[in-house]
Amino acid sequence: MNEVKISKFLSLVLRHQPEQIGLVLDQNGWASIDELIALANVRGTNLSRPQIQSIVENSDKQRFAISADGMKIRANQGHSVDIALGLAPHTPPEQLFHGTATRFLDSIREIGLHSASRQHVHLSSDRATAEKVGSRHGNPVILTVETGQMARDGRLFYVSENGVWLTDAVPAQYLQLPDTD
Ligand code: HQG
Repeated sequence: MNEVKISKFLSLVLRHQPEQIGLVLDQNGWASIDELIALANVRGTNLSRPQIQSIVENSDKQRFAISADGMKIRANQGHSVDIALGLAPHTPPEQLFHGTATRFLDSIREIGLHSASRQHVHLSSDRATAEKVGSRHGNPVILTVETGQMARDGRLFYVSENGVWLTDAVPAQYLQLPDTD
C-alpha cells in the first residue's frame, strides 16, 4: 500500500472509526502501535512499523504523533470520536481564517460555523491553508474570524500539535463574510 493510502487508513481508524478493525483508543486518542498493526494485518491491510514511522515523520500536515515511549500513535486533530486531546487553551491572534465552500455560506451566515461531524471548528493562521481546506468542499471562500474578540468574550482556543487552531464553534457575529445577493 502506498503512503497516501496508509495515511487515509490511519485517519479513518485513529479519528473516526477505530471499531472498523476492532481497535480501542484510550481517552486521549492513543492506540497501541503493535495492536494497530496486528489488527490491520488480520483484515488484509498490510502495515509495518517502519511504514508507520515514515508516515508520521513525513506527513505533509503532521497528522499523527507517536508517544515519547514509541509504543502508541494518535491523530493530532480532526477526530469525530469523543476523545480529549488534552490541549491547554491558547490565546489566539486577533484574526484567523477558515476555508469553506461558497455553497455553505447561506447556512454559515445564519448559524455561524459549527464543527459538523468533528469535535472542533478548524481555523488556520494563513490564508493559503484555508484556501486549500475550502477547496476540498467545492468553490473555496476564505472567511476571516475575529478570534481576538472571541477570546475576550471568554471563548477557548486550542492549538493542535500540527499547528491547527481549534475552537468549539464560531457564532456568525465574529465572521467576516463576503456579500452575496
Ligand atoms: C462547513 C483537513 C454549513 C465547514 C483540513 C466545512 C482541516 C458549515 C464543513 C480539517 C457550517 C465541515 C477540517 C454551517 C461549518 N453550515 N456548513 N453552519 N459550519 N460548515 O471536513 O474545516 O486533511 O469537517 O466550513 O485540513 O473542512 O483531514 O472540516 O466546509 O484541518 O488532515 O462544514 O480537515 O485536515 O468539513 O476541515 P470538515 P474542515 P485533514
